[in-house]
Amino acid sequence: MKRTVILLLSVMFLLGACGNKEGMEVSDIWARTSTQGTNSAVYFVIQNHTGMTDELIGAASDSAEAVEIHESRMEGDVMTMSRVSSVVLDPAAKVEFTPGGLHIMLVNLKQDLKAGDEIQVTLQFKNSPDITLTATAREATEMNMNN
Ligand SMILES: [Cu+2]
Repeated sequence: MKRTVILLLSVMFLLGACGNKEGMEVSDIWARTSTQGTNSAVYFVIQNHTGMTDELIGAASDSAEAVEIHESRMEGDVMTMSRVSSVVLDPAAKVEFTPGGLHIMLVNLKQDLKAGDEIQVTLQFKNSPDITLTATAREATEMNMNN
């Protein structure tokens, strides 16, 4: 009897451990503070636990006129950003969306985004189900102002 209980607990522990690493894991979600009629950006870290290659193919939000996947990069002394059609997520990949790199661009906000405000953004994948994120707005440092 005792042995069965221990075995059962072990199995439950293992299942629990696996349960945390399934599907797409999105963490460190935040948005840059901004004002209505201008742009903002959403940042996060995404980890692919699906065991298969997937792709982030788009994003949507009711809070902006358009939502696009962008990537910033330095060209000489100038930070430029361009739209990317998709981001490949290899199995076990950890991809960071951060100021100065990949970001979800919120074009023409329908509302102000003050520090502490929340905004919802849905990520769309090629294979995995959509994930709706709640991003809390916070001030970006001056260095990060260009997304
Ligand atoms: Cu951008």
